[in-house]
Amino acid sequence: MNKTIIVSNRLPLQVSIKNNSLKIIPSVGGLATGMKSVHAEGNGIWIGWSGIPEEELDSALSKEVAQEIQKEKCVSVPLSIKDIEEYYEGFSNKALWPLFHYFMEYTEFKEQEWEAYKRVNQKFAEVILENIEDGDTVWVHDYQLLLLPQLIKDKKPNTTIGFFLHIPFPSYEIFRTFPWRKEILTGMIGADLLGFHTYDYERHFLSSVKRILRLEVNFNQISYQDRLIMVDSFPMGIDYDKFYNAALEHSSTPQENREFYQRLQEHTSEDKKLILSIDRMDYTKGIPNRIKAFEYFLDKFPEYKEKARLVMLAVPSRSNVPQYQKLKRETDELVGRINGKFATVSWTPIWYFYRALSFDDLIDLYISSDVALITPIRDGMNLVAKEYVATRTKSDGVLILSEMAGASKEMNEALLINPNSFEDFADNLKRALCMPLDEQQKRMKFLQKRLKRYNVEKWAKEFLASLETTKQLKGAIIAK
Ligand code: ADQ
Repeated sequence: MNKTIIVSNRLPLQVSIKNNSLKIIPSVGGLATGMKSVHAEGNGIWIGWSGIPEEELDSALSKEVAQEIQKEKCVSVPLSIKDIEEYYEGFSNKALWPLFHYFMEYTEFKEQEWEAYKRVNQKFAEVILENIEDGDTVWVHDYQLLLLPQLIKDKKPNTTIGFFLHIPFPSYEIFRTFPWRKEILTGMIGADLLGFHTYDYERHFLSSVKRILRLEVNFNQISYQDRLIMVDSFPMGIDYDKFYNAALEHSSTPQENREFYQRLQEHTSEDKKLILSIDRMDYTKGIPNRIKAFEYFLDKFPEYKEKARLVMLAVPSRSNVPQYQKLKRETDELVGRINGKFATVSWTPIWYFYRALSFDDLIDLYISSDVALITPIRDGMNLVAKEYVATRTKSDGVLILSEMAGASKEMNEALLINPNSFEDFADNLKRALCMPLDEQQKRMKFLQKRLKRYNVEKWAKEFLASLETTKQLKGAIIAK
């Protein structure tokens, strides 16, 4: 029986080892949820890194990890500390991530890290080749594995390969600055179907293929050697029902032992508003910008002092990379300065949490907030914006969303802003805080209807259905 092999940098598992004993728990992230049904089908498997470097595993433990992982239908790609430093923290997060998000000034092009990127993509290819059979479908995810589609295609030309990019694909003018631009594009077009979150990313990619590789591009098809490669957009959704049902349960059951929820409730009332922002601590998310814009708002509309509070949750991320350490310092300082500037004995303008919250606390935050302020400088999609909408069981609340997030393309009923304009920011925040309930509900209901229909499962199924069509097309071409 043919199977689908899902491939991503990290496996959908959290593996931890304490006192030589092993613990494995499934991850609950968007991708893991979306792929759950695909992964569960038939004898499908997931290939990726376990999160534990090879050096931390002696041979007995290594065997045990492999066995436990196998029970979850996963196969791990062994990576060393050097691999992680050079391929993940290095090339992926210091070259590809900033460049693809238009942060040219953060981009480092290092030959040694490029070599590591090629080496690790090859390691992934080897594990795939050990596990693949004729007729299998491979679905590769994200920017850490851009070379992988071609590496598989070279060895197994008849395999159907899909690739999905979770971050933006930058415009040609940005992408052309990349020293290994040809190699990256050639790696990607080893796939038979390439998926992006938005039509713009798709267009940027096709433009680079046409101008850098000089290949023929017809609408959304690339002709390469004797192959036809399809390119399309598939905006990723969320597990809508999971968020909606959790929110319903949280708002309808007594909350005596939920301290976090109670504390939040003490600070919301008719004339006290909670404004929420949630992100990974990443410079693409526009966190310092948002804090400064909030200061601008309080200066422009002083009537909101003591009335509006920004609850800002930042999840630690990539803290070994210097730019992320700098961002953390800058954020801490800004929060301190602004709280110092405005705070009164009964009010602090910004509540700042720097940690990951449990799912229950996350839901409590979503349901307690009057406004969600999602203002990245650049973001492939942004699932937090969608999660906030899914938790508004009474269809109240207002979403303020950056035009630079992929999600803005399908969330027109949000208040869309340019995150670089403090004026736009302040005026729309005031508008959100004053918005009549019927307008809030009208906008929210449109958003909810769309997100419920196009959820993450639908996203995965549509991608795979398109891949299946591509396979048939390929069959027809070969038959000719
Ligand atoms: P990310 O940059 O990680 O993903 P995002 O889409 O916002 O960004 O997803 C973050 C996820 O983490 C959300 O599901 C959220 O619930 C969760 N999360 C955030 N804060 C949390 C906290 N404090 N505690 C627990 N969980 C928290 C990349 C791209 C995005 C793209 C996704 C999916 O950068 O643009 O939307 O992949 O393709």
